[in-house]
Amino acid sequence: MTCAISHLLMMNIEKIISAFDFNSPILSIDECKIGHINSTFFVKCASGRYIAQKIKKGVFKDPAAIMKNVVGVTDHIRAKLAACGGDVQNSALQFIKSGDRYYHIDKNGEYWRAYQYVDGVCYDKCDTPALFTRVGAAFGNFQNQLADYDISTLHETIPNFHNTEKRYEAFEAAVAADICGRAAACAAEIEFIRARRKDCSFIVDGLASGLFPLRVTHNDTKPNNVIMDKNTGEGLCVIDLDTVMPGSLLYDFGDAIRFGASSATEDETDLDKVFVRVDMFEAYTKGFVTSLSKRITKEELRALPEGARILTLEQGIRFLTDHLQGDTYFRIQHEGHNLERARTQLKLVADMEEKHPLLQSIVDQYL
Ligand code: GN1
Ligand code: MG
Repeated sequence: MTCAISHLLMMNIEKIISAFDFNSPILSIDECKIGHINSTFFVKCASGRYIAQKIKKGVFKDPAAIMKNVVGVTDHIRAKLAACGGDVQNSALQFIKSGDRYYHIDKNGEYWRAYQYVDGVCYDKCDTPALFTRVGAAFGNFQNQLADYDISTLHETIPNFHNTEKRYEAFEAAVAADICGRAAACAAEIEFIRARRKDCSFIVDGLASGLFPLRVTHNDTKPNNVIMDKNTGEGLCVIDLDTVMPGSLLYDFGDAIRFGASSATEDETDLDKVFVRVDMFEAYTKGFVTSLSKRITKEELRALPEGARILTLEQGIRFLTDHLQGDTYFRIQHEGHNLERARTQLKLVADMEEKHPLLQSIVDQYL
């Protein structure tokens, strides 16, 4: 989705991003409105097409560490592709340098980065199960490519990002502080989350006990974070690597399901329209589990439905916490937007609880 931005703003952005080594003048800049965090722009130069992004400071405290992570990870994937004759040019992001580093700091102290545009298609939402299977295969393959990546070299770009217990604690603190006076109007949602307090330990405990192995995970597995090949329709390149960190495979499965297997958008206000599509759950499971093949353990496999429920609960907690704190984290389009988003997530949790036996039987077929 692109939209024209004001001339003045564009001139300012052009000045900032001309710091990158595009090796030719910038011809046009358009804003991309997808994503709740970073600001993203499509850039056209005579030398090619690029993406430029301003990294949101309040969210990512150490952008230089992020760039170390993402360059390390993409280099690793490129080496893997080269070894097996893959598409080195398009199947891993190519970051552009500004001088001797992969980011540029503007005069306001904001961090920017740029990378080559990957020519393909990406879907905000998959409209068929077959497409969602291919997205699942792409994220499974991403884990395969990074299975031998040295986890100890990865920076934790957002500490405790998917630590559901810590998310719960932050939520309780936000309810107690209630700085915007919004808690009373969300009593039902608060109660729903409180009733599931114990569940927040499921993945945290599994990682701590070694039941679930620590892996390199993507952590933000929306369908639009995979660029699909225009010709073959298969996953080509996994993008949005800011939250690539050590984690559980359940994070990547769960986040994909909570977003992609939902019947509705993340901010649907008619909750009757919000439920888990079992066909989509089945489709993603097929792509993800098959591509991971023997890499996924029995314990992880069995825990997939519960992992999906926990990640959905966690996202509901995060949206509600941001609503209570005055919408400082997720970009909103109108007041109450984060509450609407929280409600869809909690509705999905309730539906997953109801459908649990069915979801479990789908997964158990792979045991
Ligand atoms: C944010 O901006 P976007 O869409 O890539 C968030 C994810 C959430 C998602 C909810 C760094 O991702 O964790 O699941 O919104 N990213 C960060 O839509 O917090
Ligand atoms: Mg993201």
